[in-house]
Amino acid sequence: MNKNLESRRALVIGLGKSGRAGAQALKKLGAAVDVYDGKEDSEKRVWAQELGVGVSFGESPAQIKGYDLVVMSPGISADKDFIREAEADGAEVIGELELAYRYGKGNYIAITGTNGKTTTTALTGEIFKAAGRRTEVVGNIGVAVVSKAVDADDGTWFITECSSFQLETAKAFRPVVSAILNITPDHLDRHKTMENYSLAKARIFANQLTDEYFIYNEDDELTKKMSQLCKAVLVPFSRKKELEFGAFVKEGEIIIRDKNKEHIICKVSELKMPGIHNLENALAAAAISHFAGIGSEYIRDTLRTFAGVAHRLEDCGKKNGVRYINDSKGTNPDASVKAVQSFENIILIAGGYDKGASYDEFVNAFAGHVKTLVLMGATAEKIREAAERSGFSDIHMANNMKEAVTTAAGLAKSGDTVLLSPACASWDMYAKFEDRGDDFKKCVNELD
Ligand code: UMA
Repeated sequence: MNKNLESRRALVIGLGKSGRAGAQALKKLGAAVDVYDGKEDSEKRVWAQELGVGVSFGESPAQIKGYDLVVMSPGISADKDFIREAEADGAEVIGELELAYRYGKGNYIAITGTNGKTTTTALTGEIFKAAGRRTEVVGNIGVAVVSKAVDADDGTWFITECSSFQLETAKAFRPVVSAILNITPDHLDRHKTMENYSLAKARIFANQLTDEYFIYNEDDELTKKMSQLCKAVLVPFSRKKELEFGAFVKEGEIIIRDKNKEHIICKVSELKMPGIHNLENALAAAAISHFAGIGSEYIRDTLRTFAGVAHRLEDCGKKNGVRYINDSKGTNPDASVKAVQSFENIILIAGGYDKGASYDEFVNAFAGHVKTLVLMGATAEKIREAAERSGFSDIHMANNMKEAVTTAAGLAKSGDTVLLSPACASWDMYAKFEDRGDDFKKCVNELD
């Protein structure tokens, strides 16, 4: 592939992490670059001027014709009239992940799934580092892939968390090992149907060859069904049953069974991360690492020490005998169901941006776990209706995080857990879930 973009014109859509890294990479590759963002602000204008690229803001880019390449940021749907116009004019439309793959170097491990992908990506990254591989942990986890790929070499391993948004605009992207952890409803406001959402996820293995590996969750029906579309070597993992080939739990031990050998990794009780969902993440990370050629000793050592990632069931300490847990990364109902199932006597803070999800299953998981609900954000009313329909009545409303935390703290008794697990994205009140989690921690710290 021609890795030089001299005399080519490129337009970057969005000036967040992805867009900025994309514009910098394109510039470095010699392209003439313009950037566009829907939301005007002077900081973005100055940033573009300093990079020496054209910039426009508003409903649509100032210019849409004459480009060879349009690079989308993941948060922006390619289903826009101006993108169609650019395509009709001959531009190729790709995402930032594809840009990194095409014009960078290195080997890709790609991990997707509705939930657990950040933890699995971080854990896999730690295993690769422990084994001495040159490793970059990138993607949806918060580091634009292209920001590392253009300067990488052939020995670099990109442990890449891939969202459905990033995979939607992937074309030639071909990881050595891919993984789908699970698929449950999410981002339906953007993808419209579960079929579209699943098909976006399936792009992770679309180009894989027969000597490459696809790791999937044998216990998740949809993921298992999707494996039938894949040409790579199928490697299932299961926490429920013993497998002839793949990663599974037997008599309390994590085992990887390869073609001619069985590898005992460690005891389930030795895992540092709590919860059955983290056992699935551990099985996936172990399988990914094993089939990427990493020795069991590195997998074992890392599983025994890895404590998890920030904003995912993050323990924020105790106050007056009440435990505070930050699960701001619970950005969809399924993720928050798993969080709720990890504790008892919970005062739950939930609600946020409306992605069009149903909250019935979420509130049905409350029994035996949640005793009080504090709601905030755009979906507060929708969740309240679902909770009341299910017969749950101890519900309080809050206008912001400070009010939510103070209300929850006032209601909690010693031994209770105040859990922030919103079941929604943060975008109604915050730019990103990290900001929401940080705000929660700040409000907890400010409690008497
Ligand atoms: N913008 C527009 N038009 C729009 C929407 C946004 O112009 O219709 C502009 C905004 O004004 C802003 C920019 O686009 O300036 C933001 O772009 P972006 O939303 O693609 O965000 P980035 O900062 O580039 O971050 C993205 C991912 N964000 C999303 O997919 C929404 C980050 O994932 C990722 O960490 C980062 O790239 C690096 O790869 C975050 C996320 O929320 C964590 N992901 C979703 C999730 O996990 O559920 C998918």
